Amino acid sequence: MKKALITGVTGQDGSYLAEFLLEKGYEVHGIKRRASLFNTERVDHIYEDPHNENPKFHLHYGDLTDTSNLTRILQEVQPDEVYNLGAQSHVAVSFEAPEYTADVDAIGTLRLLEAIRFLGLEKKTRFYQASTSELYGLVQEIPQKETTPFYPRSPYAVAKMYAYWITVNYRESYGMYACNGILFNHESPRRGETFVTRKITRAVANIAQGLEKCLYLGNMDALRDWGHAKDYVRMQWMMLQQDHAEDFVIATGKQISVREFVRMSCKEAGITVEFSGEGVDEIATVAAVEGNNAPGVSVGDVIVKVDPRYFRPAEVETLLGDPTKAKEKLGWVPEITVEEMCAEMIEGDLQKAKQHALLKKHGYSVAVAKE
Ligand code: NDP
Ligand code: GDR
Repeated sequence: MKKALITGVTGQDGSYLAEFLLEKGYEVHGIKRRASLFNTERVDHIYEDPHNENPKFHLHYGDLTDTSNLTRILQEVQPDEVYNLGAQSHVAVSFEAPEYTADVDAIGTLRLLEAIRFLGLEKKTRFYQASTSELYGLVQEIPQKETTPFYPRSPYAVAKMYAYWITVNYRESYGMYACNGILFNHESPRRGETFVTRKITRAVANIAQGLEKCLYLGNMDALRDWGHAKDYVRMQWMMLQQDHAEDFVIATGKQISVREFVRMSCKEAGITVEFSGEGVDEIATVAAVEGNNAPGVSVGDVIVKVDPRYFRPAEVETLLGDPTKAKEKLGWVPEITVEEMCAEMIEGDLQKAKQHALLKKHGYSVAVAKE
């Protein structure tokens, strides 16, 4: 039975990857951080009571900033595969906490690689690094592929650039099977609530149910190549099953704007919107058309506004990936479209919003967490 160790197991990708590997018959170990509240919601459904006989899913307390802790876990688990998904993964937050982001995202990767080497596991343990399309930042070529030059535009992306190269360096220096998946944005109903797609689907669902009035966004012109996390974790595993370690771009090859994602989400929630105004004055209004059937809104309601607080000191305006290498060498193709993904996200968030609306109707107070 193969053993995998996942950092960031409590995150969006970590949870889908853990499910995927358990289905493949792996023994899965994940690193979770100590928090003052439960932080395992995304993996609670696969949690196994440690008192069970032969549990296949194990959680270890740990942190990418803690070398001795990582070394001890690696020594204990002796994994065949390490998936380094743990990160301070929010681009805007990385401008607020650049040093912490560098410690976790850049040096955290080095700590893991060095621990694998220190323990003499470099010929046994295969290593996957969660690299990112943010490396392309100010794009030098459209679409972006494995050979496109990098131009990172945030402390997050600069930290991830170190992680990218140290992974390549350990492969070349020590013959480790270590590779980078350069993944473009991927989302799901498990996406963190402060990333733009989930912020939109969650707010639109709340607005549709009358729980919230208006969604405030930053740059609605930003263009992204959005895929589904389930498709992308399959590829993370495939990358570790080859004869030789190589780096791959993972993307859909299609892009849409944040504005278009708003329109799509509203439509899924039964609201047709019209955009007007420009720049910071842009708004989205509920249109007077047939088929608007969300109980929480009326024609003419302004449900989206721009708040410059969400602009970034340096923005990545456009990203579009070319996944040809992954298709040709690994036979990987994304199976879920952005429309299907958006529908799934809205469905999940509407279900929660309806529960909240029902509680509210019966006099219970409902606090909707916001950024
Ligand atoms: P999430 O933000 O959902 O998950 C990040 C995970 O990292 C969480 O489990 C989090 O723990 C953990 N983590 C944060 N800080 C530390 C730390 N100091 N030590 C150990 N673990 C830590 O990210 P995603 O699942 O979306 O992304 C997975 C990886 O892929 C990340 O590295 C991200 O940068 C990268 N990536 C993501 C893309 C995307 O579009 N989703 C695209 C390209 C790359 P906790 O739950 O406690 O916060
Ligand atoms: P990104 O994702 O920065 O691409 O990083 P995010 O969803 O945060 O932003 C995408 C684009 O939307 C614009 N935007 C807003 N973003 C947020 N979060 N909130 C807003 O209100 C808002 N309004 C507009 C942003 O400016 C940006 O252009 C994600 C993360 O998962 C990274 O870890 C990963 O490496 C990259 O995707 C690929």
